[in-house]
Amino acid sequence: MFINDEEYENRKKELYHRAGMQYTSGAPTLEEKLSNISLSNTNQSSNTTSDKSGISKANTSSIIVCFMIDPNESHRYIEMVIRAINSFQISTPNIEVGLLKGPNMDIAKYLDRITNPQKVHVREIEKHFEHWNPTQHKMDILKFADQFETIFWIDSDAIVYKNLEPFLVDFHQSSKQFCLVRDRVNDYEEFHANWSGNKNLLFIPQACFMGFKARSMRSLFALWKKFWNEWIHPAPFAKYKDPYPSFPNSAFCIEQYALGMALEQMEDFKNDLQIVPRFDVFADHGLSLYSIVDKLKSETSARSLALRSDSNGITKSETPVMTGTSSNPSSSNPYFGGKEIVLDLLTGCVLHYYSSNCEGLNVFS
Ligand SMILES: [Mn+2]
Repeated sequence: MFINDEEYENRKKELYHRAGMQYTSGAPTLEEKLSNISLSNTNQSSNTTSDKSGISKANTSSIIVCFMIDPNESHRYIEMVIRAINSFQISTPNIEVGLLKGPNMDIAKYLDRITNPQKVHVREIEKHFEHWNPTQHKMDILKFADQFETIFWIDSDAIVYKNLEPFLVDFHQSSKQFCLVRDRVNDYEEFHANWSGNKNLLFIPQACFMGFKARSMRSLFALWKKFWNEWIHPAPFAKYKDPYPSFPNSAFCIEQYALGMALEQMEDFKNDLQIVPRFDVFADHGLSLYSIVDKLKSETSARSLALRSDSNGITKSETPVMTGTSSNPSSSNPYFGGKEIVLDLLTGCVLHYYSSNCEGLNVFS
């Protein structure tokens, strides 16, 4: 079912090459090293039920994992949000959920569809910038900082399929202040050449899965907003030039560039940073999302998570409701062109599939 090591190396080399990224054959990336450690930890923890895990209620009740439901988004997007929340609550039942909603939005009909609405805490989003996309509302997770000590964000184009509680509690109990995924752009020469910040401190996070300690959030988020504002006014890249011009959606990533700059301003941020292990999952155009999730659930070895492109039958058992049109596969992935889609497996529990991949993957609700 799975590709061997050599094929995996070749596949990865090819993808990195297409992305204009240096790839040293054989050498594990930082993410791979971390993934292996994390996967074994996760497996250990998932063998015990959360009630017997020795984690006290006092600890878990200080942690919240946030999502956003935006009434201006399409029906499809709303379905994605609900699925993301439910996947989290089913896999990680003990942790509180934060839900950011639009002002004057009647949330009741959405809460009705959520697995455990008793654990959902609702706050309203606010407008931080005129003429900017809803990613700006990720900053509103700060609204949970008065009630919770540890605050996480998960994108709606993600599925949590394995109990995240051990990972969340680990970070909560550690002295670390920031829990972030390292973005792929950190490895791109083009990006480094164009980046105008402090190159020695460069750490651009991927904003799909983020965790913060409440006590560091206020100062970090103030800086984040300040830099974000500078990046987009009077126009995107007017003040700071585009660090990744060959990537058409670079402006959409300004949230990440601004957060990277804000982190660099935080004293000793590298010691306060916990990097979320990320592993690349290669999937075929046309595979169903749930077939990939099923595979991930049954696999324990990080290496074998690379899905085979000529997979025989792994999509057969699924009935996709939202079928990919396969009209434009090459643009379906934000990082790699071509027929293959690269998804992010985060700390062995979260599959971030990118909403832009919905057409390429059979994503169904
Ligand atoms: Mn995303």
